[in-house]
Amino acid sequence: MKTRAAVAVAAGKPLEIMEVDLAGPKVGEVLVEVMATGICHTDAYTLSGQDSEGVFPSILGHEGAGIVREIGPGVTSVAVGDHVIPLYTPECRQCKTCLSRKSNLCTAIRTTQGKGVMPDGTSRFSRNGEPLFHYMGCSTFSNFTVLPEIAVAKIRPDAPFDKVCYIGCGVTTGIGAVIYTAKVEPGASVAVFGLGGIGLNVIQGARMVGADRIIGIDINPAKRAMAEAFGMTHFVNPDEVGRDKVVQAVMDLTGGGADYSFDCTGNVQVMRQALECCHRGWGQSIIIGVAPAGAEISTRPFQLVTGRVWKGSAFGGARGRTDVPKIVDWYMEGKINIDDLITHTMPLEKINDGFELMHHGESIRSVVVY
Ligand code: NAD
Ligand code: AHE
Ligand code: ZN
Repeated sequence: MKTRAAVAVAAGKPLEIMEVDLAGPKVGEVLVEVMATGICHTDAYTLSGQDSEGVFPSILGHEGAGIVREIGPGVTSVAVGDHVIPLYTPECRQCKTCLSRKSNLCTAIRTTQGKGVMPDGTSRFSRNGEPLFHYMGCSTFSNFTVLPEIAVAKIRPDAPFDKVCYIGCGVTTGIGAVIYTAKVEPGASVAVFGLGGIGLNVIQGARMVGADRIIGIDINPAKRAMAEAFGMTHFVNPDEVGRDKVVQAVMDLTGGGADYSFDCTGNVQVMRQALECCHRGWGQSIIIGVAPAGAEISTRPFQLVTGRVWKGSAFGGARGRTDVPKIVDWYMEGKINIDDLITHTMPLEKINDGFELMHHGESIRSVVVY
């Protein structure tokens, strides 16, 4: 079939809207009509050429919601007409990791996913007979896409696509990092570095679990108002206190250090600040931000010897097929706010505007509606 898509033709170039060819689902795969997709900073990161797994030409996008239109042979867990959210972190429930219950990082298809192809090693997308690569196993910047059935979460049919698409990455990543990875407890102090599409969801997760102090740190003062509306109790602007004084500022606000901190910037210097502002003896720092290829983190080992813990979190530690439908329910029941974080919507033809808004710090989430 033919489908409309925004194609990443090369690193650093704007996406190009074009009609591409899409082959039908093979064994264990489903064809999904994507109804809406968010634009995450990770899409911009890969498009910039900084992703060591970035391949071109490809169809980016990993924060979508849509409807199953066709199922391949052997598919049993979803049916035509089901509403789904694509999962860049699938849940096969059979691999060593899924069975361990210790991590959400299902390994069933990770190798081929990172190479931009389906589990059989080929792409379903092509143009003029030349293959186009998939992205994070999702490629939601295409109106139709093909995914393995283990990489879709079936959701309730009354949830609006243009809102719950954000649960496909940002909402789950931020809230999940708080509840599944860090397991923040009521009364805790939390420091959130980077108040964008992820950081604001960390803040709403921290408020949800009853954190006491929620400190937001961002170099863009325009993020303050939205963060306060989502539960931030104190704001630190590194350019006001001095970039080398951010750690002290958080220490002062928390009486010796945060119980938990989260990096939502992808900047390795910020990751160090996030670790070092944690409380001696028990503070945990969770890295969410994705750093450029080749970047490394550093700190004095003494920071860890004295009890601080450095952790990472992918997709908020959520098990997609199990947890995503529940998070959709939380949204539908009014327990979490997604609407106010979606600051812009646009048709596919305007998708590059969404990237521009993000780069200029003018949006929280832009959503493309097909
Ligand atoms: P975003 O662009 O919406 O937000 C980033 C925020 O960080 C902005 O508000 C920006 O002003 C702020 N910032 C930049 N430099 C800063 C600094 N030095 N100090 C303080 N604040 C600073 O991006 P996003 O969509 O929220 O994504 C944030 C990061 O999370 C990205 O690196 C993205 O790739 C990553 N991410 C990771 C996962 C995961 O599963 N681990 C999932 C989604 C996104
Ligand atoms: N390709 C990158 C890795 C990027 C990365 O860490 N991705 C996150 C999700 S970001 C969503 O916006 C993730 O899930 N990581 C776990 C995994 O298995 O990729 C690189 O650096 O090579
Ligand atoms: Zn993302």
